Amino acid sequence: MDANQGLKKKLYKEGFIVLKKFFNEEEIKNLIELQNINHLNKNIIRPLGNYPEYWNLISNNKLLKILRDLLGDQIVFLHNSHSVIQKSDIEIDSNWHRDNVSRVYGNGPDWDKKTDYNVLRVAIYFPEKNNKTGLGVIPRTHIGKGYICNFLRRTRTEFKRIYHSKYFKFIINNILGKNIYVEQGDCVIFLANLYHRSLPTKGIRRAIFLSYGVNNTHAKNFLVYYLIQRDDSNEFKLNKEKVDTENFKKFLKNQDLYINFPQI
Ligand SMILES: O=C(O)CCC(=O)C(=O)O
Ligand SMILES: [Fe+2]
Repeated sequence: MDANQGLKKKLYKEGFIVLKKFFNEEEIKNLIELQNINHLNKNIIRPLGNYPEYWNLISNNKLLKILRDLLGDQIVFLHNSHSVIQKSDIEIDSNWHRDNVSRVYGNGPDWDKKTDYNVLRVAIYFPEKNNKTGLGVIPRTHIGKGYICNFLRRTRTEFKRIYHSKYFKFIINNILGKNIYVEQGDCVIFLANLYHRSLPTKGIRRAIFLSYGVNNTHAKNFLVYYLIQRDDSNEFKLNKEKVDTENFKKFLKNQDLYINFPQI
């Protein structure tokens, strides 16, 4: 039996798992350095394929080992990835959302029960000490609780004042939602169709986000959505002016993480 069988069960049941201190101090130091070199003045950079210094993280052995335990041996890298250094709450969008294609619960191919949904998001955090931050989640919204998401969506569009009120937010964020507070080197892995949000944060917030899956229809739909369908899909595409894209594809092939790019 896989060492991580328990984690796998938990991931599919709750929609997320938390790996405390997944990266050690040396690794954290290197990741912070990596950000400092690549961000310059930007608070967000994406996709990370455009930044060769991040490739080692994409193929990090420890990370791939756990992902293979969760998804099976044939995992692929799904390109939607970014790195953030957010200096204040203003730079953080803390709205509840899903990262998958079919955003409305039960509606669209992501919810087709023929193939289990298994696109994973990996969030790696390295906040400064005493800086409360992390990820908000509504557990099990990847398999049920569609009414919560519908209710939230309706309130956001039709009853804006209520949606933005302190009391309403408190109930949703703290009673239905769960705040996962993180420390440096913690890693949260969640299914892309789980309802989640960034936690508002005082002070500098540093994090890196990656996406993985297996070569199935969900992964293909995810790529089509981010690389082609979205209005801002240019932000998610590899940029030939920044990187030798063929070289990145070769790298992914060598690491056994490659999936064909969607054709228009
Ligand atoms: O900032 C975070 O903690 C979460 C960001 C997020 O929702 C995402 O990258 O999809
Ligand atoms: Fe997200």
